[in-house]
Amino acid sequence: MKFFHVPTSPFARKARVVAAELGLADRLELVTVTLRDPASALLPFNPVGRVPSLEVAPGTVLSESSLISLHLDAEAGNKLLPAAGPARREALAREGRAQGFLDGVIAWLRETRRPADKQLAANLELETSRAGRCLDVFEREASAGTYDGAVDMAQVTLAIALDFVDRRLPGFDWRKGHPRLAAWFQRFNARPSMTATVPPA
Ligand SMILES: N[C@@H](CCC(=O)N[C@@H](CS)C(=O)NCC(=O)O)C(=O)O
Repeated sequence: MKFFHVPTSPFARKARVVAAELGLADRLELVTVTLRDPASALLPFNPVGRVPSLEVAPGTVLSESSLISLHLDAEAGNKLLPAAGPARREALAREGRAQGFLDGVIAWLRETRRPADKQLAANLELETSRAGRCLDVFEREASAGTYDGAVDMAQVTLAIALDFVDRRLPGFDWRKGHPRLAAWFQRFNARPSMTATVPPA
């Protein structure tokens, strides 16, 4: 399956980690593409022009890291999410929170990259508040043992997001006040799926 990506994209990395955790990494034919480029090799396959994109059949290309991850999980027999019932609902809720946290820290990073006189304090406040609220919930879940069981999709997304913060927002000391989450992340970040997909500096 053609997997369109850029090595620095946390969303693409998330799908690659999911594939690795499912034992499907060898099925992904990695195609590195340019973004925001009218000549990008991705555009004939996906007009959205975002990565990750996964060609699952000739002419059928999936967008969105969570949908790609759900597809891969279904292919592998629902190993990263329960197939149905309340456990699936809860797992999807956690996945949505982790993805929302990742979206938020990316919005935060974008704001910090604007010229200092153009940065909107309201946007920075919005994103720091969002991140703080999410981290407090993740800490409670880590303390309650929510992440101690088998690896699931939400754990992958959360680990990718925390690693992204470490790399791109190093001034944000998210570990402060979140010791159980930090301990969980340290363990998760050592998994082969994570070490095999470390983005370039
Ligand atoms: N919600 C999407 C976000 C994907 C996304 O924004 N990817 C970025 C790279 S990190 C991208 O392709 N940007 C190019 C663009 O927006 O044109 C997902 O979860 O896959």
